[in-house]
Amino acid sequence: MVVASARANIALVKYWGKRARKLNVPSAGSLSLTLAALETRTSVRLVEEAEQDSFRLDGQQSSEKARHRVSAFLELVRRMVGRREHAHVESINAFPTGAGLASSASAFAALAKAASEAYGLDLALKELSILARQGSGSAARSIFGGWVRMYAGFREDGLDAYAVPLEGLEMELSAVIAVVQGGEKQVGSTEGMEQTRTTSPYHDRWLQLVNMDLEACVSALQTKDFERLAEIIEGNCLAMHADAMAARPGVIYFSGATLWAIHQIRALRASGTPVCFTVDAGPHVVALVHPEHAASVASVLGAHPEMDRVIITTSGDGVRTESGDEAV
Ligand code: 2P0
Repeated sequence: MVVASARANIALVKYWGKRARKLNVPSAGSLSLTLAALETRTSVRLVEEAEQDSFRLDGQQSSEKARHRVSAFLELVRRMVGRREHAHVESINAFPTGAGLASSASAFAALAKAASEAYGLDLALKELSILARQGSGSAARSIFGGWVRMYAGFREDGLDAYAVPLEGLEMELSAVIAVVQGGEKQVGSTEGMEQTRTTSPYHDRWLQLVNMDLEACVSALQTKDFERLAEIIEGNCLAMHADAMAARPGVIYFSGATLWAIHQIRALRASGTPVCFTVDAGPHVVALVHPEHAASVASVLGAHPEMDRVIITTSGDGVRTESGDEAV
């Protein structure tokens, strides 16, 4: 049995749109920060006599839909190595699973590591990133810790669509995640992206913008220019949501509490706190802030009656195997 852990990430320049659906290849690059608190631990044990794969999530039998998604991913690994045994997979999230907190990123990064080793593959990090991407696009980034850049590549087989760590960046930011009650996604990311790609009049412009924002974001991180970084992160987030909202029918992830938190964060920045916001495919708001201001931002965001909880986290590490003979 192999046990691996991985941590989810928050995108500063977002992935929204695929150029090849079957191999799950993004249309553009993205840039993220891996987050320590959003950890998934996954064990994979091969079971020779089993007629199908089994999957337990947070100590309970998973839904059939989740088991199928895990099984389809294991099938990719089996094909790579030419083996046929089924596997038993157990995963535990260190954060609320159903709340819409990017769990597919940590889930497929941890599963890529644990499953590839359980089936006897010794993949380099680039290959792991390519494999994880086929489970979920954002999982390709969670192979690495800290600041990470994803490349969309050009090839039809997706072999140049993988993430790399951005090394030598000294900018330290914490994330304050304001978790809105009942935040499980109404429209899943895959579906929301496809609806946007096929119907939004802004989608081509969005993809051009991502390429510009990626370069600008790397440069702001290199020069530790927080004001510039805030402008890029917030602008990119709002442009992604504008693209999604302009789909027909519009895909709207914001709730009232989301907009409230955005205004609070802007007011805090205007009064001198180095903080900015981003929002993924759900209502939760992630504030990126200098670590010494994380607690005060958390206490402001936690005050809204619809906030379920506020999670403060530093940046986290990439995927790794964990010792232990016990299933997680
Ligand atoms: C991101 N999101 O860059 C963007 C921003 C959500 C909004 O990656 O279809 O679950 O599995 O490749 O990775 C969420 O999408 O999508 C996502 P699939 P995924 O983090």
